Amino acid sequence: MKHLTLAAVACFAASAAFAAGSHDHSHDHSEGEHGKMMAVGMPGKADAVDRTIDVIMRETDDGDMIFEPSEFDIKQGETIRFIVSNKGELEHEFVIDSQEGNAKHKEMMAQMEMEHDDPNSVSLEPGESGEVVWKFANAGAFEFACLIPGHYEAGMHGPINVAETMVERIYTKGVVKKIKPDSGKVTIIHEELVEHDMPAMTMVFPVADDAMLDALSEGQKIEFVADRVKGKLTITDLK
Ligand SMILES: [Cu+2]
Repeated sequence: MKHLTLAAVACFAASAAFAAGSHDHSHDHSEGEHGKMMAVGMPGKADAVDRTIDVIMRETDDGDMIFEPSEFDIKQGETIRFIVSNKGELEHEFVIDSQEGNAKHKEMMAQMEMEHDDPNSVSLEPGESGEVVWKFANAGAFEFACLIPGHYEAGMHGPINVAETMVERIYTKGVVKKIKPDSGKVTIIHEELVEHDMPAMTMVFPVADDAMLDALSEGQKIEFVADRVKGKLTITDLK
């Protein structure tokens, strides 16, 4: 059986931290702007592209304005090259951001004419093509949109779903030396704890759940996962 654990907590914490105030509106294209982290991720490196997605922007006969495809499913950590083509008769743009980021930007664009040239966007005249290379570092729900006044409302937006990456945990081998049920601790003679950069030694570990001790006996060979819980390396899984 494969033991997989979600690395979700850290990702969401990161998303939340970057969600506030990460997007400024200086349309400055200097070097400093390029590496900037946003909730939705950061500019990707051309030599690290995992996948290319073709995107078409156009108007429809019904008067709608659309993106094709209308949504993207992406895995956390992927770097995507979006090759964007304006096959319509009007100018359009492709902007990647959080929903809040797009909403803010849209409001600004309603008040003054501006054209985007941030690394997370490309503005295209009819018949033009361009690209955005983007690394989706955080899991979560994001959005692509055209923020030219009226276009969002005419249909030019869609969800970007970035799925959490599953991380395979490393189990460390050890032998149970002593069990202290009263204090919820177990002493383990263990091999190197690779994830924590710790050499082989004998250590006293608290367990995440006291019931884990019931399954243990002194001298037993085990495989375990230790995580930092409230600053202490704690046994969080056993087999
Ligand atoms: Cu548009």
